[in-house]
Amino acid sequence: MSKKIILSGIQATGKLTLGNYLGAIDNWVKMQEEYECYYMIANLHSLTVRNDPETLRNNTLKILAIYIAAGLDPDKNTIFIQSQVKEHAELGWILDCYTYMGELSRMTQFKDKAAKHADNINAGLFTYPALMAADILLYQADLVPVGEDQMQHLEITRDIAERFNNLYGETFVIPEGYVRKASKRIMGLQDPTSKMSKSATNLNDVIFLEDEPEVILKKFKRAVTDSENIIRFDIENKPGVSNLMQIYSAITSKTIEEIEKEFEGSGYGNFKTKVAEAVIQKLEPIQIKYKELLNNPEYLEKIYTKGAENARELASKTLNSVKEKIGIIV
Ligand code: ATP
Ligand code: LTN
Repeated sequence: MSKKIILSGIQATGKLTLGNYLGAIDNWVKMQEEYECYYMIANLHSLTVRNDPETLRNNTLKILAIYIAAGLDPDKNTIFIQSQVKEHAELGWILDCYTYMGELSRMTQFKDKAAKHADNINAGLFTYPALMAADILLYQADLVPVGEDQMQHLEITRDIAERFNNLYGETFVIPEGYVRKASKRIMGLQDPTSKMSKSATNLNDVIFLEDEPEVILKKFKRAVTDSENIIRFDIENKPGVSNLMQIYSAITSKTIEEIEKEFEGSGYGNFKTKVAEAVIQKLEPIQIKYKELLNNPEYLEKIYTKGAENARELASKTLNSVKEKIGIIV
């Protein structure tokens, strides 16, 4: 039996965070043996906000380096840059024409980003989910591992695929979203009621994967908690402590009950240090490998060139079948 197909990606906007690692990349690493995996760097999606060109180029390579440093094996997975497989832009346009304004305007990511970038609410920001649907449907992906915030985009992808299949007959596999419970939504350290995000303005809110150990320790020590001084999971009343427990659980694979036991009678100071140490220990080998890879641009180029070639094989097959069905001369 052939393996099930996975596709996922991360935008090339900004530095990657612990949220991206635990919510996405770390899960991908765990899936690479069992599935046929396609992992991309979504640099076309990055254009929906303004970027400095040099920074965008560098970020694209940095994300590629993180993917590999975190344990994605380029021999086992197809790792590629979205823009290098032109089928994405092409199917993206086609799917724009099968996606309704009404459904796009319900997307919370659009509403959030439009509020954040009120001076640049561009058409790409609005049609973003149709391009994401193209990313997924081109590879006939069965499963899409993402953080919880992306599930709404998965739902619209399924709706677009079903709509197309109903009109033209079976064309796309209907993908399922996959969210790992332990790390579905890592919250900010300063504001534990909102998601830890690459584009945060308060740097103490976010652990960046590139942060030095002493910076990581300092950020955890400053993390917002509460005055109860008991390590107990209660998202409603203790969002800060619960978030730290969730991070510790995702890193160590210990259950919340085990963590409550481990820190029974312990104060927040000791707990925060332990969480920081676990994160530092996990990130250290990744950071070392990451620096090595960034010093080897020829190797990175080899990986993404081969990745794009591989990806194109399946992507062009799907795109051609779509074009034939809708009457576009191939
Ligand atoms: P931005 O805040 O700029 O929108 P982001 O940090 O959310 O960026 P994305 O590129 O949108 O990053 O997300 C990449 C992947 O990481 C997605 O699967 C997303 O669900 C996941 N992810 C991002 N932040 C978190 C988080 N705090 N907790 C869990 N998963 C996350
Ligand atoms: N929108 C995603 C990034 C992304 C993606 C994809 C994720 C672009 N294309 C395809 C999964 C599958 C985000 O995390 N902001």
